[in-house]
Amino acid sequence: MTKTLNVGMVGYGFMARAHSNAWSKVSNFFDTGYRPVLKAVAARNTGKAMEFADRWGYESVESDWRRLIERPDIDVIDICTPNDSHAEIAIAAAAAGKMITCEKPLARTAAEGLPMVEAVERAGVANMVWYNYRRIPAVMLIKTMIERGMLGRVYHYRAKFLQDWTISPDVPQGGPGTWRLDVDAAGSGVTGDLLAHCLDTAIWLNGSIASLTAMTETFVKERKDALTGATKKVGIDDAAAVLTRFENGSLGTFESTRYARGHKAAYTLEINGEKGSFAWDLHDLNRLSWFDHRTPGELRGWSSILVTDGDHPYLGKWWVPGLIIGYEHSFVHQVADFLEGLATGKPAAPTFRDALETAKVCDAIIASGETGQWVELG
Ligand code: 4PW
Repeated sequence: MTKTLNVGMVGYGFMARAHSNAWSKVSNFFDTGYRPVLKAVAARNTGKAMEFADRWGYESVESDWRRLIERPDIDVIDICTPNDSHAEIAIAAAAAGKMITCEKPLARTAAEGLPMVEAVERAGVANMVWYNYRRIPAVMLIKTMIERGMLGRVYHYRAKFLQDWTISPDVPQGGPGTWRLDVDAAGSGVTGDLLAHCLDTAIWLNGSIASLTAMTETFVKERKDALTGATKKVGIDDAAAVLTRFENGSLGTFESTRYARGHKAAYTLEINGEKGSFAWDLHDLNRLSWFDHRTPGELRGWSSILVTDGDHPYLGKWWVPGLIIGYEHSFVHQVADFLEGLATGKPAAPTFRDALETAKVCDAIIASGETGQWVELG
């Protein structure tokens, strides 16, 4: 029999929309044994919370997330607030025995994330961090093929996540929409916001990172505070370029910036192995490029695979073969895996503990960007 799962959403921004869409669509397409119900949304700005509840179909509104956590009718708390509140909300929710899904990154730093991991593990509650790009079928297909040995020994992993929305010094920091530029709210800049996605995918596909060195830069040194209007020093990294050594002996190169004019969300990755290479681009997310070195010489070359067939990851649940899906589907897949994890008892990754590893790598990037030194990760 299908069980209901009552969702308590904290926040009403861009990510709360992506998550709410996923919670509300998942049981139309995936049979997991659970049917999420959009039960309540909590936000200090109750006007905004009410508008959000009306649009997405939440049954009720709370002006304080603490009230949401106290409610016996809420099963899962979904944290979609700026990074500086993830830890407090997650730790309280775990203590109250709620399941928790938390928007990435786990927290501002690994030190802040560790008590979150301990809290969910102590409470024994289901937990997951929304690193959604893993759930794009073409990216999931890379994972399956690596597990089947298609690459052999891996030599290189490279990824980029490029944007250009903060080039103007007139973009403020802090406040709705621009908290990602405020180090107190975000913890870091592109490293925690964009590179964290690349790192999560990389660690999942290619294993742990053993050591790294990074170059970081803050191009605009001062910005207005969106709430007070006062000019404040900028504390985030605007750009980061990172060299890594993976534990499997391969080399990684990662780049992220919000100053690549013309790029809005250019996430690309490539992985080169002994037997072949995979390449993927978010802007053509249904396509996977594959080079198979074992093909006879005259026919050898890059092939472009449309990952839209019924036997491709997740796609049998959507339309008919050949029809494409988009960004929002990655969140639906993430919820489907979370619900399946509840049903099978096998937790959906990345758990808080998995995401702590990414947080440690992010901390190492920031530290190396300041010192110029290589950092060993243990
Ligand atoms: O998590 C990321 C956001 O903070 C997203 O995946 C892309 O970059 C879109 O917005 C930002």
